[in-house]
Amino acid sequence: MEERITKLLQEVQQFSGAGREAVETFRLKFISKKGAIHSLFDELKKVPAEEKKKVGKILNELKQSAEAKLAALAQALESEQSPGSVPDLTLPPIPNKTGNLHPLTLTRNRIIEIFERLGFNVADGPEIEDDWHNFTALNFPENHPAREMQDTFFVAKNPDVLLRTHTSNVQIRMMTSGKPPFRAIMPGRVYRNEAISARAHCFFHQVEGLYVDRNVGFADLKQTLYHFAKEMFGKDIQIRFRPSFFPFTEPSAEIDITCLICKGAGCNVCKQTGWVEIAGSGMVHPNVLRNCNIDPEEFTGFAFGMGIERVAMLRYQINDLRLFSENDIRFLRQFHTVI
Ligand code: 2NM
Repeated sequence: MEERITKLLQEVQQFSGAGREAVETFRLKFISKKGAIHSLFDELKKVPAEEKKKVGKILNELKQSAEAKLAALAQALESEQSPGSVPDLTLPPIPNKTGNLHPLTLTRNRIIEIFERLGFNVADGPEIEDDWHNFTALNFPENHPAREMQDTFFVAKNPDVLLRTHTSNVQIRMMTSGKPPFRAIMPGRVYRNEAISARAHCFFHQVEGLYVDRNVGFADLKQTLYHFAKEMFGKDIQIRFRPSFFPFTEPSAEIDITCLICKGAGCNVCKQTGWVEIAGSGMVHPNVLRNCNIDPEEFTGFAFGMGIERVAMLRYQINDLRLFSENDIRFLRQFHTVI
């Protein structure tokens, strides 16, 4: 009997085979009620008492060995079938969980895309600026309220070093350092000394634009911004130009579009008017051109400015400006695009 047990143990150890059938064959042959090990246990009853202990021990070892082998075979079968361990290279890839672009970046990129197709370059400049580039060159009078402490952040108590309140400083730098024609947009961060609320923040983002050449007129301004608004907000919206005032443009106009929330019927966002303001604009004031050594008799230009937050709020129906700078992951994740 001992010999048979040893032989079976060898068979168990040498058993090889994969797949459901092989596992079942193994189970039937060794482990099942009708299997070899079970019948050996029956035989053990007849073994003389003095040998029983020894034979019983090796038979138990055989049983444990066979059970361990069955478990290993079953495990191999399972992992063979479970996805992941043996990769199926024909499956489509699982999208990477990378981060995503901020809604303001997405909106800025879209604005840039639209103007680039109209031949505008993208220009950049400093956020810490002097009084001349931020105010004086832009035709702000000496006593203009925007120059006051409560509206502008000054750096180190120096009235000539401040955080720019608009990106127009870049237009001034461009016009003073080159020759017309200029056709560029200036996206960037700007700062104003305001109490933070759902509608105001101490910093926000702007895109301003400038087009200076011979014979640039108000019709060019109108058509450019008309095209922009339709590209940005859809062909169904309406646009209106409303007379306004800025020190750096004359004439000046504010640009409204029909409210995207209520489609013009009147709601909280548009304060029941059916219209929302999206940009300011105008023909560059002759004084601004002269301040930059450009002859206003020879060259004319238009300029405009818009808040990126405002455009993003309309685009994504966001109702609180603070969401853009709080870095709440639940907010930011909503702008995820699977690439
Ligand atoms: C606005 C609205 C209207 C503007 C004007 C100029 C410059 F430098 F050419 F004079 N830059 N940006 C401008 C005009 C900005 O933002 C609401």
